[in-house]
Amino acid sequence: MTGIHKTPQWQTLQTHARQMAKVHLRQLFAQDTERFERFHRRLPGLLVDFSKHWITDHTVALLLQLARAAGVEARRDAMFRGERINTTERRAVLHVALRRPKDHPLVVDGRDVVADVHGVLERVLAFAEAVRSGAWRGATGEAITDVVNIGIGGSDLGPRMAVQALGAYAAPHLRFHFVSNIDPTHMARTLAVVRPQTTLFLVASKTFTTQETLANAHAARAWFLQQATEADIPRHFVAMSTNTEAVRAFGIDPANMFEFWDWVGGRYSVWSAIGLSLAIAIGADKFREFLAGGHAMDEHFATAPLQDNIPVLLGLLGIWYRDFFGLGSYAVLPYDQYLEQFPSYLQQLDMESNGKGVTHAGLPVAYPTGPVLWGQVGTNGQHAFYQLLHQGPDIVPCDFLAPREPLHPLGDQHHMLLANFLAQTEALLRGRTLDEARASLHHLPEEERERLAPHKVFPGNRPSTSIIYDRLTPWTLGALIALYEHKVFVQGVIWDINSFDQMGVELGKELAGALLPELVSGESLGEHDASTLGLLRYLRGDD
Ligand code: G6Q
Repeated sequence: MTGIHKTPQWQTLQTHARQMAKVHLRQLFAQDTERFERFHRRLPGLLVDFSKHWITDHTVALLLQLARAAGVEARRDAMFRGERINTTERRAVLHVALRRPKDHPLVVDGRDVVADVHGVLERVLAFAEAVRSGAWRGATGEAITDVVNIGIGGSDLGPRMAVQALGAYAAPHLRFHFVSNIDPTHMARTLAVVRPQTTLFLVASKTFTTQETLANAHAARAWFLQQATEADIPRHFVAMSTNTEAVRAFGIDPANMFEFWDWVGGRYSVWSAIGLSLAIAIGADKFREFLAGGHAMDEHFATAPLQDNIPVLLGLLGIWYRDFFGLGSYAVLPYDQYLEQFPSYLQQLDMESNGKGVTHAGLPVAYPTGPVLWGQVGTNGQHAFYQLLHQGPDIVPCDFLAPREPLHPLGDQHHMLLANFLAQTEALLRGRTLDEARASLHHLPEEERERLAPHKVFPGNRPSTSIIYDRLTPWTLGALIALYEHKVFVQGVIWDINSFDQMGVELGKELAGALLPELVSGESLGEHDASTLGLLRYLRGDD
């Protein structure tokens, strides 16, 4: 494929961006009273407003032409058909199959993967129900009270985020813990608050070779065996993995293993057996609702015309800012306490998928790709970094998320929350001119007014998307996650990069393994830069 930046669609957008850079969002709203009507879309239970962006009808038309030129629809269809679109690893990308109903078969390489998915799903849900109900007992006959998920990256962030997000539906008698870090503090602090007789460890690792997870799982087993025997392990340790042999070698009976497949990327795996902790927390019916929400978004993405296709539109807006205005930072700001960990979940989804520097053909990309994604729940962020969002020199496009209805009504606080969300998006759009700043200081003597007014100027023209959902249900969470997955997909297609490998993560895994013996055994040091050598010597106590 010719580089996307060489296409006429890209070049037309560059010219158009120069014109749009001269227009303020205030003007766009003043010129066009129908702006909200045209630039928002609805799905059942969901409204997405993208009118507060640097766009006109012409911009959207040009961006859609770019999506067509990049072959977004063909690539999307190839993903849904199970083609090997993860080109470096030569794998299909089929997290969408994990949320497909049983009666929608998908045959890949002669095998109905949906039948396989539902086979494991039934086992996962039956096990989850047994733990929830107390039917599954520990070796001493006591019911489980604590579930400890041991995993990292994609085997941690999804279930950790979702268990918290759906806390309103979780079994109140169970506590959930997520241990990911190799830092011994993480496991030690968790073991300090649980009892071996009533704890279930879920060892979550696609490869079952990840250093952090295996070290933590071994530590948990050693701790468990201080008060139990090997024969007790099957009641307290289960695994979610694609690697049966490694699970067996660890000492977990494959009968206690919940399988998934190489076509499920780690950061896309919360829908698979990796979601076992979530299934235990919310139960089988709600887990099915979660899958159904994801599937509903898949159907929308697969079938809606591009101009109404929400993941496509949001993906294109990201491209618009990243590639045509050079904006490298992007914030996700949920006005929903339950979504506290959603930004860090999306951080992996987006940055690990699209933080890439070469095209599918292995050529260096000639344009910026994935932005830095970060965020925090509102209103906490308002009292911290929003200062920079409003008056800092960098422009950071934001996604605001908010539920229409609260899950825990408390006086008027939900309205206060929503008022804050609206006020922020409006202020980012409008800003405050020098005259308006002066007017707001009319009660002060002129000299004082003139001194302070420049500090109270807000440039405005800061773009944001508002995503409002009725309330945070398992269905809604499923739909929101899938929305972002597909948004990231669209961007990866336009950038012509492989969103489904993670060579950068693998480098870390290799390097840490090589350094470990040098750090612990006093062996002679290998070849390192002077800084690393100095640090190694200091940590070993050599000097
Ligand atoms: C996700 C990444 C990465 C991975 C972890 C854990 O897409 O590949 O975050 O999930 O490195 O890997 P395992 O599940 O194999 O332990």
